[in-house]
Amino acid sequence: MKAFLAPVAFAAAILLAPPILLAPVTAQADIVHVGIKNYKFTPDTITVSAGTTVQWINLDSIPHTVTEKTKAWRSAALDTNDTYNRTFDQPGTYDYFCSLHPMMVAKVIVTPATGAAAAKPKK
Ligand SMILES: [Cu+2]
Repeated sequence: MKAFLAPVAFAAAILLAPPILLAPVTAQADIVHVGIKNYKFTPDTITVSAGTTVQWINLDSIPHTVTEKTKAWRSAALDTNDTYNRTFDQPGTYDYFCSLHPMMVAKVIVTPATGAAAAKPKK
């Protein structure tokens, strides 16, 4: 009897498989971009999985920085089109601001790496 059920289970596995197989494609964002424009971090809140690199780019004509709330890490002053990259390996919420314009606040929320992302080899 089990021999007859096996193909059914196999077919069910195939039907359930596509979302799993597609996961690496939808979770491909190894680098997430945040623009700095008009004195705003855009988007001001991003959620990424652990291991993701966030790249900020200053699109304003005046300098800005990316500074962690407690100044645990910070960029240099970014001139127009300068970028700052930071890889977030630890889950958590990271509030940051621009040290030149402290009203510019934003955050990065880092979630634990998913199976697909965690299995992905580092570049
Ligand atoms: Cu600024």
